[in-house]
Amino acid sequence: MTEDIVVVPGDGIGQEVVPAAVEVLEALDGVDFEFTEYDAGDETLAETGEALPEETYEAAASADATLFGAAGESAADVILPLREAVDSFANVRPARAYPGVDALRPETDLVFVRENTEGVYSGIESEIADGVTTLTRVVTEDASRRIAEFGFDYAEQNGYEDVTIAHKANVMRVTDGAFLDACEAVGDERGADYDDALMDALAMHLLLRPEEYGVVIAPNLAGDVLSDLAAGLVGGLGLLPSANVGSERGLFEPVHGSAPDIAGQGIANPCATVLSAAMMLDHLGYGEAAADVRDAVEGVLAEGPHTPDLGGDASTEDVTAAIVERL
Ligand code: GGG
Repeated sequence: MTEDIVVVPGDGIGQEVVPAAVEVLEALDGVDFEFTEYDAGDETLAETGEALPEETYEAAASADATLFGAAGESAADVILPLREAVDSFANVRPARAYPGVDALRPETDLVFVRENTEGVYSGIESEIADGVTTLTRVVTEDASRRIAEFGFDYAEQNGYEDVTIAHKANVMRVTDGAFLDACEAVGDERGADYDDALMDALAMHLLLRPEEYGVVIAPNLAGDVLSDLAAGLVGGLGLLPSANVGSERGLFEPVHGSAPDIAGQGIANPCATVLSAAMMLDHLGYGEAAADVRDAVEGVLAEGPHTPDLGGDASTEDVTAAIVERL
């Protein structure tokens, strides 16, 4: 069977790390891919007047899976509709420390299960008067229950004992109150062990004692921010993959953005995107190939070569070749 994969490198280092992940996928035996590349992002906007052309949206909406790189200034017009195109509601972001990588907190093994469809990323923003802007934050019981079910299932299926619900219900009483109530109801119905934490305090606790946490179920913005914090615990954004899932299709992307400061230099760390491709393999049912890719990345992280973000002087190409070599 041929897997039809839409490839959207996007902006900046997306143009470097996505081809690296495709090279790794092409090196796998026993999985047949057909990759088709589509445009999106700042450059596409400048050239065509649209950050996400209709054909890219439609391709993602009908492909088996989409591998995405990064978006720059046009992120809201690219990533949010792409996540909608694949009908995803959960953004799963594992953050774990790897042997061989200098991590601030080597004991970190966290997975953020981020609600992907509403919260402050619902896109309802306006300037209501000169100098006065507003944002409508949408939180529904259905979407909150759905992400909680997903998070508790994920913890159970992947052997995580600690589940934490992140919120700020003491201030956003109605919206985060609804999120917390819905998540707690799901936990209680299941008789699950869980905790909840105010997201600001949680940021500090994750920094000081990450080993006390496992799966963190979070509203959209909190999940985005806390997972970047966790990247700092394990060696940086070059190591964090993500999967936008929940329905049959999926969108897989590194957590990092377009990194304009290093774009075009050939030194971007491809590991986050290669690990995102491994999450894609899992989603498509190729568990063994996914494990092989993860092992290869772990081997390279343990023994090098490393890109400059991890203290090395290797290029994106060197690291990709080393990963392929191990497959
Ligand atoms: N690869 C993901 C990317 O481009 N991230 C930049 C960004 O702004 N992300 C916002 C989000 O993940 O919701």
